[in-house]
Amino acid sequence: MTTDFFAPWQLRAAFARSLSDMYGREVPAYTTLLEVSHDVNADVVRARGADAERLGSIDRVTAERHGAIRVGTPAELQQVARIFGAMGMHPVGFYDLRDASSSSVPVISTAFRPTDRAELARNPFRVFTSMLVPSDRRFFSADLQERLETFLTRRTLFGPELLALADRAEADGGLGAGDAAEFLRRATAAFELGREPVDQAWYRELEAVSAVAADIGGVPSTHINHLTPRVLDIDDLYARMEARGITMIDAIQGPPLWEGPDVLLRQTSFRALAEPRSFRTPDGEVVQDSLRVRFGEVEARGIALTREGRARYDAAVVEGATPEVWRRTFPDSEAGLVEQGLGWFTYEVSDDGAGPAGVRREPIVYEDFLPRSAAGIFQSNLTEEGSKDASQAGEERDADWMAGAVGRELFDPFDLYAAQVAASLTSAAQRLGVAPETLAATPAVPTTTSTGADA
Ligand code: OOG
Ligand code: NI
Repeated sequence: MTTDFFAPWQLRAAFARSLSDMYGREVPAYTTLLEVSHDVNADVVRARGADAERLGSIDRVTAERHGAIRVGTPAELQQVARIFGAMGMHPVGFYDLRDASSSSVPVISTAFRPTDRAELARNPFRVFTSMLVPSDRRFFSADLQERLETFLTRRTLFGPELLALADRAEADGGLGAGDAAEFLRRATAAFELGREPVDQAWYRELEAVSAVAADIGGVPSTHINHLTPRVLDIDDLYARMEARGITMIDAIQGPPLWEGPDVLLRQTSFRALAEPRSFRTPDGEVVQDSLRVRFGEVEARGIALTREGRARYDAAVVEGATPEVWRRTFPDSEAGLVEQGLGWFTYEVSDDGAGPAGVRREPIVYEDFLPRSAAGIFQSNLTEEGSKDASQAGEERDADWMAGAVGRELFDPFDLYAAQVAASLTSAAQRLGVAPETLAATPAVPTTTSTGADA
């Protein structure tokens, strides 16, 4: 490619590729996961044709990844926001994993991702970003909190050169080729697994509280702990991975396999592999051991749900994500989701017609995460439960607090989906010369793929 200026989306796409290359070199099972994902996707496209691409073109899906990182403090989170801001990724949503998991996961999270439709279509790379809550007494004593915060404020995760390039990219709307290469090199390196010896006593002390706390606050650097490709058939992928001898976690998180529309997100993972690490013992000796901190995950994405749809989902997963529960909870067609106001759809003017009959309804793909599934992913990778004193009061945290911590606007995912729908209605109405309400007031506009059920 002979680009001499890299726009934010080009930095984002190149960064996702660069991280993927690094992760593939360092975690060979990830490369297997990518190969199997490609095979599954190619088979689905062959079998289902255009229908396979209703929730994203095969080019988008093939390049699509999400990563997960974990930081310790608001100051670190603000730096992460500058690096992702350079790539057109903004904090979206608030997730509280402390209550979503039965084992000890003392973090709150957000996801950095593109927010507008054209940017998502160019490259939807997103990073689930978690931050420790050292002041939460259910996990940390006052003494441990203080030592943890001291450790965290003394370390540097991101060097000044990387942050300066990030700020410049954000201010100028991109970087020249030389700076872009330097930015990508430094940003990728910042998320490699650290090689410096781990302070054994400190790591083990934190690990007794929570393996996640040790992973974040027990070492002087951060790392990407998984990178997740998207597949079009996650059940098939699960079976093929097991057939290759890679043990997956027991279940696919999220909605069950059923005959109706796919909604939200289904995810599964393989367990973190033991990787050699050196430790410094209390006597100052450096010894070889191993840590299990990086794992593999894969996901299938479905239709984004409205608040009403999401409330139904949340109730259904409590009951149990089985096909029976799903049949009682959700309509078995996209038209049903529209009629009951449960899913988000855009309205596109099809090339061959005018008037409402020429409007096509398209589902919006879910771009975000699910706290229960995220907790399940965290949990499946912990060998020890850790300790959590439920008799202590938890520290209050919410989306507003998170916005303050990150120091930027924190977008609400529902607002973003609603804005996409509104924009599609406005532009469709304009092309047809009608008022947007006339389209919005007709929720069951015929689509190209569904049948009589719509009318
Ligand atoms: C994040 C786990 C959550 C997802 O896809 O739901 C997650 C972590 O392990 O840091 O990545
Ligand atoms: Ni993940």
